[in-house]
Amino acid sequence: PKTIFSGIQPTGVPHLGNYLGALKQWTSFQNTETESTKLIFCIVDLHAITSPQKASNLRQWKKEMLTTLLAIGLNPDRCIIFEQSRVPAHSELMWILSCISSTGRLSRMTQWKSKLGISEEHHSLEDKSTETLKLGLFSYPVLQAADILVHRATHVPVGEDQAQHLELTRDIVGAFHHNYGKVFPLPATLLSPAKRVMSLSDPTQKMSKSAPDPKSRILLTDSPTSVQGKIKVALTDSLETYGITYDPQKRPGLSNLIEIYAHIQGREDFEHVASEFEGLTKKVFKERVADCINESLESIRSEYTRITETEGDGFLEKVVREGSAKAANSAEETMVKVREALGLL
Ligand code: AQP
Repeated sequence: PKTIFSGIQPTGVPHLGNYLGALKQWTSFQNTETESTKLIFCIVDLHAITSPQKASNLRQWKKEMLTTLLAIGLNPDRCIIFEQSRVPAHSELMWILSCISSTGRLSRMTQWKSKLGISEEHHSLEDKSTETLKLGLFSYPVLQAADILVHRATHVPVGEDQAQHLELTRDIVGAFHHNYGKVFPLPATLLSPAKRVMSLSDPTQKMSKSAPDPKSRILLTDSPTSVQGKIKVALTDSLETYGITYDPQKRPGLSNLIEIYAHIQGREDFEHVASEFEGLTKKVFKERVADCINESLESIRSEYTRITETEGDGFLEKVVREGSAKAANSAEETMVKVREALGLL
């Protein structure tokens, strides 16, 4: 059976990168997949604590994330929507997979390096700069593998930043099968067309929830005025080139805006999109981009407000409790096979 699994960290309200790179696809599966395809979406709170969070913030962000998932149109009757920490099988499988995952392979992952602010070529764990590296941040790709495998997912939609973790997951499946016999399907990566939406203030970095500059990202709950303001000051270039052209190498900021505009409309013909703005100034072009973003966010924003103002915490708790119970059943089916394979049962 086909099972689509994906997760998102409750580290703030999702931004346009999360939406175009992941969440938009999640909702579209509800229309494109047949009823027999299982859809499982997880708020990965155990991943969020790989950087220490204030308890009150984490609680608030989890609530905001669930509200956002409902506001973008995920239907809890069609998908399993749940919180990772409510299904302990994720952590149990992580331990088991940790015992067959090599630190050498993990040290070549790039995410912990970017969080520590060290270069991607940096391989050694013995260097001073890695002395403060926490075990959880280092090994979280193994938890991610467990998230996917505990539901025996066959397809995992993610942005490009997560692709190398999916490769690691497939390697871990290989190691598990070699040691204990076949239990898991080999999960395929589903890259969204919007693989990497870039930061508005530094187009060499991806748009990110935890980047310090709030102007670097558009939140799904930003007001129309805030979207206009952020796009207006988005870093483009000082090239005197007249007009709007698509050139990610020479004009990364401008090209990012062109891509955003195109992806919102489900298009990938970036040069063609740019040519439609021929003769416009950057100022007018940016206004058009802001309008397009605002139009696409309008229904999400109003649904978010409706849920917050009329449904309340009891409703959210019920959704997540029911989702987590379904997820626990799905995970337990796998864990019985895993424990048997290892001789734990
Ligand atoms: N800039 C992006 N462009 C396209 N896709 C993106 N994703 C994240 N940023 C972009 C995709 O969104 C999904 C959920 O990501 P996540 O919140 O679990 O973790 P992340 O990749 O670490 O996202 P952030 O926003 O950068 O969060 P922080 O700052 O907390 O680490 C994933 O499928 C991801 O690929």
